[in-house]
Amino acid sequence: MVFGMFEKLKRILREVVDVVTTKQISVKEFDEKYADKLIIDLVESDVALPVAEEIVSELRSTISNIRVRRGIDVQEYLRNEIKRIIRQVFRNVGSIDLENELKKRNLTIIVFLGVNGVGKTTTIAKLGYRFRKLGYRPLFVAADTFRAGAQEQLKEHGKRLGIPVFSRPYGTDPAAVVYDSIVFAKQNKFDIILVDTAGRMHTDIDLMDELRKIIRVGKPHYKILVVDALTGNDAVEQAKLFNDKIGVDGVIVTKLDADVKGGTILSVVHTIRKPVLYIGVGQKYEDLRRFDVDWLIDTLI
Ligand SMILES: Nc1nc2c(ncn2[C@@H]2O[C@H](COP(=O)(O)OP(=O)(O)OP(=O)(O)O)[C@@H](O)[C@H]2O)c(=O)[nH]1
Ligand SMILES: [Mg+2]
Repeated sequence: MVFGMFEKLKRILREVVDVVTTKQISVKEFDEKYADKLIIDLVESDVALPVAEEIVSELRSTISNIRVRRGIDVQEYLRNEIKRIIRQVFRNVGSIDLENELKKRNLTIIVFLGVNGVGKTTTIAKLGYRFRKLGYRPLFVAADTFRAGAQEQLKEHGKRLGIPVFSRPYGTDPAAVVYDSIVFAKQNKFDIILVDTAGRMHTDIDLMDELRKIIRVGKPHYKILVVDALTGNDAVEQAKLFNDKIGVDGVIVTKLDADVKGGTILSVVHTIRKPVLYIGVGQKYEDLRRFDVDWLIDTLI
């Protein structure tokens, strides 16, 4: 992992703790000198504006509490409060333990959504690797039948991992590919279907219409949105769009290994209120981790 993951957000939070601890600032001083700058700094670290405002407003009441509570370890108190504030973003978003869910049925169908380049195909390969290690039999499905090379990329991963790839000639209706793949998976006793979809449309068919058709026909158990941590606000906009147009059950955030800012996960979760299931932390098959709020909080503070 690259040194400096989330460095920007970490530094901002560290500075807040330092200022409040050493200067013992009042709420008035905080409002006048720090609050606005803090919001801007947070937004520049990919923390969405409503989340940044919430953090600053909570911090404000924390500072006013410090004055009342004499004899406490201010630094310790502040750090715990910041942890609590961040944890709050994840309250009531639910969770999906995919690895446990797989046990519940013979065949689990998962469709991966996301714009081009976010890391859908790579993430599917990583998950296939992971599930197979757990003893399952995954099948990859190439449902991007438009972009030249899309199927080959998935097949290359399949070959390396020894995981079969279901595909049909380019130009085939992706929903038909998914339908046929389910029949095939049932006949051949696969446990999991991982469907790779297009991130961009090369014809005048609307991508969202096509994805909706895939969902209608494939009736997946999970619709997982993949977003790229490095894209910050774009990731938030994509999350909103896909969740509104198609419905998202959970999110995978990729490229965190290269993310020096750190706010994307907070912003996406706060915006669509859906859980992050996994995070991508590199380009190797092992570089996928289950997302854990405590890990994020401990990394940030
Ligand atoms: N550093 C890093 N790179 C990643 C990660 N996940 C994916 N990538 C890289 O991101 C690039 C794009 O990944 P793809 O999996 O091809 O993206 P995609 O969403 O399938 O793209 P389209 O098929 O064009 O829609 C590749 O170079 C991947 O190696 C990650 O967690 N960390
Ligand atoms: Mg792809």
